[in-house]
Amino acid sequence: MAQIKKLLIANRGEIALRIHRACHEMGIKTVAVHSTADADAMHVRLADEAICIGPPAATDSYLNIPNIISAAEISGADAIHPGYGFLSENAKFAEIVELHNLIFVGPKPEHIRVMGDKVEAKRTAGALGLPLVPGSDGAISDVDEAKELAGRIGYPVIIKAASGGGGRGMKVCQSADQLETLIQQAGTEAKAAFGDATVYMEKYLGNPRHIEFQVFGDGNGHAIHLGERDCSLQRRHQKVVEEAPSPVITAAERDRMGGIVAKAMADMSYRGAGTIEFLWEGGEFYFIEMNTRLQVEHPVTEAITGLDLVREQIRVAEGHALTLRQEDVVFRGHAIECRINAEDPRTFMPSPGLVKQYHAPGGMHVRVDSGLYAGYRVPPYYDSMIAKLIVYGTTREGALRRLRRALEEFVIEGMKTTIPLHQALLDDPEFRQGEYTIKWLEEWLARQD
Ligand code: MV4
Repeated sequence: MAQIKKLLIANRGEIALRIHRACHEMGIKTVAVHSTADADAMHVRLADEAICIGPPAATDSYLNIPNIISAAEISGADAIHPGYGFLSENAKFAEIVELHNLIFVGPKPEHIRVMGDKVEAKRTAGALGLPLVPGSDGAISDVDEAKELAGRIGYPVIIKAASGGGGRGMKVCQSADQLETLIQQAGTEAKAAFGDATVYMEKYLGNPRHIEFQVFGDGNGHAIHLGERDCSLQRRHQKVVEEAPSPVITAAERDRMGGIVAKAMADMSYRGAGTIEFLWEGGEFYFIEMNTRLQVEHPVTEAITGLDLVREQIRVAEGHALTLRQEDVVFRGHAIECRINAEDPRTFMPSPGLVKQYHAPGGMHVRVDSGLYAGYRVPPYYDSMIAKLIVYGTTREGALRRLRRALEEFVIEGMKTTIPLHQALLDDPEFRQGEYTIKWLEEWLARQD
């Protein structure tokens, strides 16, 4: 059993703060790393130590493995938490961290690698008993075979890049005469974007929900699930609102599917936090991908379970067993998260700049995860998410009312933000009823002008 005394946070923004807070509550010192553009960032101010690791461009700083490892060695850190994005799902990085006798707060490198290859991930998930979208058994190697298969599963089908994920490099194919062209196009684009032309095929689901299960493993054959999140409200593969539980999943369904995913994770001796993504249509779950990291939307799960997911990650990384057994996990109430971006709420054009006034909402069951403060300048080089507002209520209706109140209180002056978008969404009867799929938000946005 290792005891982490000092942890390097290889990230920025609100997630760097989130990790810092868990560390300080556990008596762990923190080391922030930052680009020259982030010298005044809140995560740098709060950390016990801070080390500049390069110029603004992420490739030269937050993705610069030698500089991050050097920062860990210079500061005497004994662990690295990668947060989300950046190096969080880079198996090579996880391996390098461990080769330097540092604790990687994350999954085993081999599991990151397997799940990073979507074909391997599907094969693994299938072998572990997760329900899959019907499709090719592995990569497409032959167009005639693909045609034969598409004919059997029925059009439309979707061609995806094995190294893709997050929606990049997908082609929907409506009929046999398009298939050859689309397979070739998808392969060429995948090669250009990811350096890997491997593609695979699935039945295209026309109007599903995106429902994901939070899982946790101790790396020694014990694993639990922490229920699902509904992340269907998204625009161009960027999630906008997430909630837990999903408005359409019954307690019996949660227990059944949760049992399946937890057993799968136990069987592979998965370590740390993970998210198993499903498409949900016609009352059925279909595995699509697994994310081997902490996710942006983890606070909604924390709100309904009362667990601190970063604390659990750190404990498991230290070699402890999970704090809870499945039967101790209780789901209570409803939580909703709004991602607030420095963007025009209609055009979604980025709008970084100086924060002239800042007032975060508060009160009962309101959480704001953000590195903003008055006088801070939001740099233009990174993701435009500047705050997450998470509210909890005993019921979904109560959470919606609290969300409206909290959004009213939120003051961010000096730049455009997506707060007005969230306020408008909250007034929509379909959203209030929880009647939405992955297509709903883009159609709703098209209706607004
Ligand atoms: C699909 C699909 C329909 N059918 N697969 C997009 C992101 C990537 N993780 C998987 N994605 C999709 N895969 C089949 N067989 C539709 C999508 C999809 C989507 C999925 C989740 C959330 C938002 C989405 C938006 C557009 C398309």
